[in-house]
Amino acid sequence: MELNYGASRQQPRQDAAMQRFREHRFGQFVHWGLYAMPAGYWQGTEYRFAAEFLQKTANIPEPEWAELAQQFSAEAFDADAWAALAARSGVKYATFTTKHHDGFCLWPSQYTDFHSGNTPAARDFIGELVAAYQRHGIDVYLYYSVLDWHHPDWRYRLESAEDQQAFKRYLDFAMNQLVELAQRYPSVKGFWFDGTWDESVKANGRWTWEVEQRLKELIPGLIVSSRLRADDLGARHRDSNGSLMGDYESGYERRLPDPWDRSVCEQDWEACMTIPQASWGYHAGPWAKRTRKSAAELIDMIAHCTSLSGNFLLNFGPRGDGSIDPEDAALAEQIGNWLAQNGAAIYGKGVATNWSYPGWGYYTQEADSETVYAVVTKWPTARRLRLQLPAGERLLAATLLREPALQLNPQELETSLFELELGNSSEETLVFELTTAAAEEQSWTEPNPDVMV
Ligand code: 1KN
Repeated sequence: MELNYGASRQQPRQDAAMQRFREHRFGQFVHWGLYAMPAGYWQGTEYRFAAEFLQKTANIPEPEWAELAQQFSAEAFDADAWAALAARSGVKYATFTTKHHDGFCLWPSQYTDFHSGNTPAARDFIGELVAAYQRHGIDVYLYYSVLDWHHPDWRYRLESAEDQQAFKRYLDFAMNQLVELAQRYPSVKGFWFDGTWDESVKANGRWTWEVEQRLKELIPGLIVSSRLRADDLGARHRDSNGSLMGDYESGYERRLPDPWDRSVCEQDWEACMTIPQASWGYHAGPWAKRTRKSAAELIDMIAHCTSLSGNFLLNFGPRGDGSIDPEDAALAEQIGNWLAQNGAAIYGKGVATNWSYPGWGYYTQEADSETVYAVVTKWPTARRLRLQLPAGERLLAATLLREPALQLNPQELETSLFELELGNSSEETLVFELTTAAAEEQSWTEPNPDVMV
């Protein structure tokens, strides 16, 4: 089908900027805004829902919500402290909310008064964060919500000529803000879009296409998430011909693809994840605390995404005063400590093409390399690790990544089938580096008449 505003290419981008994004594998998402101050509470009641949705969940009239800006002093905000922690956590890029659904802007926008310049803090938080993270060697991406609960011209549906005119003004406003962001912060590497699912946006596929073009004119090499896009007919993420729009699939939110589903490897993708069950903004209540994920669970997810050639964007919701919850900071350090020893299995790695999903964890590999990493996140209770190599390959060497001198003695059960004794080694996520080569003998495959093909 002929489309004017569909996908701009059929194959993944192979330019240097895209390769760089692809190699990062682990990024930090940051949700911070006025919602971090009430932190899930309103007039003494705990609302067990995403803290950044409190305005809606607690039915707070918009003008009352907007008054929160007058309390936003963020006296503990320290962009360098956030960036230093992010660097220690092992992330290679970070994505900051510039404006969430409530419409509050973390930079002094010339197109609205509802911004961080007009608060007791009177600061350009985005500017400070971009500079600090880049000083720490971390690439910066900007999140922008097209959905806007503050702007009078926002519409969910276009049911009248008045709606059409209002929403046209809204789209001009949002385009102006996006151009403003690209011009103020031209060193950013990409934009992450949200709040694009309503009928009003779907009826304006052309605008989403224009945003992508315009931002890419302003910042060469810019990377744009698929969530921005709708095509001529309102199809989202993928156009009406099934081709991915934007530069990578950004639809995996708080869920990951099945670890055996190799179809996702055909394009670039990123999954984003919360630390608690379901809040992106800081939620101070026991509801959010109870469901916190552990470092081991998050490391499993990093390896899971890498094993399917995707990126993992882990969200942090800093507190209303600008400080980071000590539990979140400790978690960041734990993940970073693991990556400092085992990052070789993650950064720049992707699907181990000819290896099948092992169940006890994940295999990762650098494209066309003879080295494969076995990331063991689910310890077999038998304390033996079966390594089923691709047919026709044998194992030349296996070492423990964090302690390469340790003697491992893998047993060859059959050509291409090996076993490693795990003994009483710790419950931590261990990574084995495997070196393989073509086998001289024919490899053995188990005949099984009952297997379904
Ligand atoms: C189920 O509906 C929603 C609507 C918005 C779920 C999540 C979101 C937003 N996307 C995440 C990346 C957060 O920004 C969250 O507020």
